[in-house]
Amino acid sequence: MTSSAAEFSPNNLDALWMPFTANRQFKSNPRMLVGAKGMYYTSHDGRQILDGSAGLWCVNAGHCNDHIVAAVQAQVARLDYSTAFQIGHPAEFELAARLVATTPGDLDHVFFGNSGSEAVDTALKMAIAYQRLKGEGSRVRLIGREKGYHGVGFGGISVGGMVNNRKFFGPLLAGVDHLPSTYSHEHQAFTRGEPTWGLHLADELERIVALHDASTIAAVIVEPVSGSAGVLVPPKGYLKRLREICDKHGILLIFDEVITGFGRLGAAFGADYFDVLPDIMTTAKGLTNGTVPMSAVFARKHVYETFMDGAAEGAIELFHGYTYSGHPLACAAGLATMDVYKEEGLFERAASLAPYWEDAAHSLKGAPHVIDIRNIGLVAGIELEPRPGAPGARGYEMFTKCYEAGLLVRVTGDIVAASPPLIIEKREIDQLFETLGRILREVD
Ligand code: PXG
Repeated sequence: MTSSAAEFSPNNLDALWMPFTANRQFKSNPRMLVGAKGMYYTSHDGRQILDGSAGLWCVNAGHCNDHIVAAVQAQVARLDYSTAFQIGHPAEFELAARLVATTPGDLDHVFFGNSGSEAVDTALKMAIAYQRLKGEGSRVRLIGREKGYHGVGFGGISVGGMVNNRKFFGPLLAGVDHLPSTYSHEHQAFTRGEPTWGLHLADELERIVALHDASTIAAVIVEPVSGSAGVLVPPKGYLKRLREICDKHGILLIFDEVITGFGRLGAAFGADYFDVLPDIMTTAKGLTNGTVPMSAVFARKHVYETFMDGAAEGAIELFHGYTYSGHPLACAAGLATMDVYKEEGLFERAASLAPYWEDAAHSLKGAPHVIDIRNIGLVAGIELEPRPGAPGARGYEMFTKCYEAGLLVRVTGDIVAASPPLIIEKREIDQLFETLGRILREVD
């Protein structure tokens, strides 16, 4: 027996290497969630914590929804796992058909993975392979955007634009370029909804095309609204302009809707909200209400058919997939989640609450430290002035103090992001922003 086995202790926090977490800091003062229902988490010390971040932007229908729980329980007892390749199971076809009935335009085909990062990798690979099958094998470049977040795979961090997620990991994918971020504090601070300044930043794509030549570019990928970077809402007309430029040059447009998908903006997808149809759309998170990991990449008819027509009879059309693509538990969770979204009218609910949410968020204008407030749908970003020489410190203190006060929000740097489950009530919206206001006055 090794000494470490002999020393096993269930309360030892040391073994787990936590993701995107200051491990040593956390372990010196841990926070644990032990239960959840509806809008609230229960903490290890028995407190009710209002979920102001829908878990991590994913629990759109609220926690431990009875219908979703029952569906997953029934599925695990019926068919726990089915091999993903060359054999199917009914729930994955049912979920696929159900999903493409909700997607806009002819985004009629769906490929399953397990995380947003995998969805992004899948979409980027699809785009490059598509161009090759079209006889455009020189189109291999990918264009992302500064401050973009597309998960943590090498593809996603290459097209992404968050420096800490990139700088430790070497040269990344070759042949990637970036659009400028659409955010300008000077021109956009305290805008409600879509900023009117910044449409011209879409034209930077023309500059990138002129630099590299269209014949080298496979695809452009953007989040319709940047989430992780701190809720950056696109300027009016920006996404439409990107679509036009992509069309003009034969470039595929990919929307990463891992956050904006499934009702967050008060429409099914960002593509609906902004009325712009991408060629490929990545989703995850709200797809299963966060219950079981799953992601879905939607492809338009012309993309799917290019693959089907491009391979010989009997040949595999796309050499890509995951052991857990279309996992039965995830499909059961996805189907039940779609039931709940529809029966409870949650996307419409988000749309009807959005004006109230906007007013509540902007009521924090003038509170200490607040230098910008941004919002769209049921998302708000509240940007704080960083402490001199200590960027992120004030944001982190906000996060921990809010948690102690019974509110979970997400903080990136000095930006507080709120994105609650879509079942939130007006009094809980009040509670959320009143707590933020109170803690803002407490924080140095
Ligand atoms: N694309 C987008 C747009 C995302 O927001 C991913 C891809 C990756 O998904 P996975 O499932 O691989 O994590 C995301 C994930 C934050 C935060 O700070 C946001 C995400 C993940 C972790 C933290 O807001 N979004």
